[in-house]
Amino acid sequence: MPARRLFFGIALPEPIQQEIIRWRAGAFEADAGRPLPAASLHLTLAFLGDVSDEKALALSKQAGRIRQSPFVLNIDDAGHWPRPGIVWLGPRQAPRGLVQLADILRSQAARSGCAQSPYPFHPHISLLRNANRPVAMPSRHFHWQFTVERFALYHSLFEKGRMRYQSIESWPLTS
Ligand code: 3AM
Repeated sequence: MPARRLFFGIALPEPIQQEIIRWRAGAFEADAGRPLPAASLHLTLAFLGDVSDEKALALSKQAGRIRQSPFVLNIDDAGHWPRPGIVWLGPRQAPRGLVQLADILRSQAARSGCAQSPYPFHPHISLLRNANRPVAMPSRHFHWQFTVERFALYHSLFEKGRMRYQSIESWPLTS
């Protein structure tokens, strides 16, 4: 079986996905970028790249041994990265639990030979892609909050001209 493109991430609760896309519809110009579908809204913890089944299994086993408590995530910040063309939402202050979880997954991935970005972890939920031109950003009068109780391994598939993210396995955060 060929290698699959994988990443670890956090899913947003469905009601929050829906609220965000309703808000997004009025918050940006129609030509600001290509909106991600509600079900694709996620926060990436560690990007793994193309991974063989054998390596994916080893990484899953390590992920399953992580012991960490749930944490509260506030989504109260937004930004635009023109070069990769991403408009995103995220926390103004990343919770310690989130940073710890990403650090562990990123170092386990690096030890397994998955090249990791040299840039520091910047937690974000991509909202629009192909946003390479200046974007009029909405005022930050929004705030969503939820408790992160699980994280998951995702398969990133390119289907019918779009990316789709399929959860392969997920693990609870338990103290
Ligand atoms: O949706 P976000 O922005 O969280 O941009 C890709 C997406 O991030 C990112 O991994 C997530 C799932 O595809 N990604 C893709 N290629 C990447 C790379 N070479 C990458 N992140 C780091 N390095």
